Amino acid sequence: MICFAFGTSTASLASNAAQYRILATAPCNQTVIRRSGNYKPPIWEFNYIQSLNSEYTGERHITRASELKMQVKMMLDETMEPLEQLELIDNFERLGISYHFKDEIEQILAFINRKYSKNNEPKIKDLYATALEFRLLRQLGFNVSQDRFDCIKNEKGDFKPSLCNDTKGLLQLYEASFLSIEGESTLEMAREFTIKHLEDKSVDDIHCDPLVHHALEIPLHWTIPRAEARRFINKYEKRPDKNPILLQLAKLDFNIIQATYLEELKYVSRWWERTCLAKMLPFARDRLVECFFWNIGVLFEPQYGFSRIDATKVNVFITIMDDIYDVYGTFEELELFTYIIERWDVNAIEQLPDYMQIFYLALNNFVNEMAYDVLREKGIVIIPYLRKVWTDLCKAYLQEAKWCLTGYTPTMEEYMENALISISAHVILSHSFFSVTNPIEKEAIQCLEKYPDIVRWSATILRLADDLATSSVHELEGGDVPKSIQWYMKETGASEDESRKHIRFLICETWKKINKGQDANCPFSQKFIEIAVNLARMAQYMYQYGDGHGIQNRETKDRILALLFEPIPLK
Ligand code: LA6
Ligand code: MN
Ligand code: MN
Ligand code: MN
Ligand code: MN
Repeated sequence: MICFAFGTSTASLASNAAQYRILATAPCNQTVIRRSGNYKPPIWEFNYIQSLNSEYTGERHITRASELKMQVKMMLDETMEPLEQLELIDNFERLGISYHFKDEIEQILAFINRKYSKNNEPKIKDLYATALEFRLLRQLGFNVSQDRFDCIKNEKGDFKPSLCNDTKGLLQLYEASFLSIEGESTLEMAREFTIKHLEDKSVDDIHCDPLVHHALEIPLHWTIPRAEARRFINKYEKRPDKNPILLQLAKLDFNIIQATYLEELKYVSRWWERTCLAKMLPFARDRLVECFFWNIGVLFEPQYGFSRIDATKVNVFITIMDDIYDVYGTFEELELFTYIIERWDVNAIEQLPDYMQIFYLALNNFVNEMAYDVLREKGIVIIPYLRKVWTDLCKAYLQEAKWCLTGYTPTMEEYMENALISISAHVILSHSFFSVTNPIEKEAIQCLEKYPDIVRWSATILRLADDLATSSVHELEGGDVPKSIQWYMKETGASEDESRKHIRFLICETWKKINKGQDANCPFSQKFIEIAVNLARMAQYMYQYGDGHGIQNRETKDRILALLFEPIPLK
């Protein structure tokens, strides 16, 4: 029987510091039976990671890439026809090299947008061009109306039936429809219309473009940039109209970035090994590579290595802490741990069991080190903010543990309110905010503290995608609290299938909020917004085929190999 010697509630515990000593020293006569997560050991061991080397480090490749970049820039300057310009930009983005040409791309799109607004009268363009232009403009934050698609509707307001034969156009319209915001009925209609006709095609026609299958599985707007780059480079290479310079640059750039990832991974893996946390807390998931992998989805550009390293440590701490609360800790240990974290009382750690002592001190060291770096580089004290986000996470975890223990059934709202904190997006994004923002403005911090919309939406998608993938009967047998799928079933009487469908619908609705853009009062940088959005994308990527983070499924392993470990052959 599990030792729950104290039925003390957190509230009364927190209000009475004396009790905290009693609690910590009280004997527990029952045998403590701890659960196990039954997690497999890591796929990639320390020695393997340290043995990895890429041939794409060093001057030779960098010089070659710079030459290619110059040639590609010229290509961009020389392309004059708007549709060609749009297609070139689309290729840059999909090939993963648009970050080299940000200013040029923005200028071209601004020009195209101005020309459109001046002409007023929408020229009847074909579906493909209209949708491509719409998507690229919106992606970059230009204010474009869904009315641009009125020209492809008939008098009744339906899409013209003749469009069904235009697969290329349908595919573009499908991709464009994922940039919709709430209430845009034309885009809503476009999504239904295109899905229906593309699905019909992919079922009926064995020669149907494989692009259609892929797009139906996951739209471009929901895809992390590195995954699209790896996939699209392969596709592009097979195209008869490919541009060899562009292709060469894309491959070389991919491999060079990958080589910098490897160095970062080796560095953070040495840190991980030194902490000995994997040995001291063997019940927890040892997922260093996966934790690193999240960050190449969230922030892929080479110059953000330090952010990726810190963010990897954050993910590692979250993953272990989640297992402490979900799997291993007894309720009274968890209460005490939460209490000590809340006060950030390093002096008190002696009262914790050994495994919590070592964990707490590792976390404390990390928080101090990160705060030190930020103080040195940016002259701002962030310790209180970092401690606060970890405390909030622990409290949310404890709430779930308490629900588990008492068998209390919260409503769907109660569950979600807490689950949006316990999914840890706020912890992840707060650390990212401090590492990528410079200078750090007080107003932005104040906004971040209030759990702004963009964090909330990112958290919503992370939570729902995680629930879809990690709340099978198996996981719940481990004793975890019921997740959104189960709440919805319970509250509405829906079947599990219907419930999952509803959760997927909620994810789509959340994307519409993300697409609307950030609250004007929140002075966050574009980079930070991008990170929050990419976290949502990465969640859908990691959980697309089940629990890619904790359970080592084949698909995720292959993805890690392709994006992290295997360079693209140049010839
Ligand atoms: C998922 O575990 C997990 F480890 C997370 C903390 C989510 C995302 C985290 C990153 C990026 P699980 P729970 C490290 O599904 O218990 O067990 O909240 O989380 O459902
Ligand atoms: Mn868990
Ligand atoms: Mn949990
Ligand atoms: Mn989960
Ligand atoms: Mn639990």
